[in-house]
Amino acid sequence: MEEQDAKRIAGYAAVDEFVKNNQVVGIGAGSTVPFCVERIKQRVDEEGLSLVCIPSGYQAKQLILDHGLILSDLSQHPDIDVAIDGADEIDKDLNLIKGGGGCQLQEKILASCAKLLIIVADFHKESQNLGEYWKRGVPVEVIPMAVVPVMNKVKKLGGNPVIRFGVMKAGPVVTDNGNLVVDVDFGIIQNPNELNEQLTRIPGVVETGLFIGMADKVFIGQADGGLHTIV
Ligand code: DER
Repeated sequence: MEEQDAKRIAGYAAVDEFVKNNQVVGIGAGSTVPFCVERIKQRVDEEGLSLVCIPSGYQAKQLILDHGLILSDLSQHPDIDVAIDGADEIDKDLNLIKGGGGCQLQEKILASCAKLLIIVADFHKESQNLGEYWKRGVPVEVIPMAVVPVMNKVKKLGGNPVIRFGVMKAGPVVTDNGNLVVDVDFGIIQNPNELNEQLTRIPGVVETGLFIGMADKVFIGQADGGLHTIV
């Protein structure tokens, strides 16, 4: 129960500090973000907030609709006031590993359109260096026809790439964009910026789950019910 409470604490605190009337709000993916959407709905009902929400993918879109919030998109609202999202791991410099849910491309697009990127997480996610906690590798979104040459090039960078396969689905996970996800274990990542540059230069790589210098503030719910924030 500790983890769920920590997620709720982080999500509620982030929404209370950053979500305001007449905003365009980007909604990320994962199991922490639902607490943010829950709190947004409460505040819309209690305070009469008027705002529109831009989803990072299927899960976020469904969350927005299920909570009766106003759904929009980047075509209508290309400038986002605040994007709120989760993270699989956060390092001492607020660099992130994201993409545990396979939405890294849309999430990074939302983040790039937002004045502020606010991250919400539970106490497991805070590390000195990426790779200390998150052992499932850096998610890399890859054009399907390029997956083998990309994996070969990633191995030359010292990574151990594995194509992400679905659960209850025969075959690989296919992203909302029709691409595959290759999870690459690089061990402890001392220079995530350099690694991200190297990965994104590989033809066939669409996007990585390395969010470098993008987070403006991180809310981390603690096991003891407390809250830790980092800017
Ligand atoms: O897939 C993603 O990028 C999610 O935001 C993920 O990083 C966080 O998932 P969680 O909130 O379930 O830990």
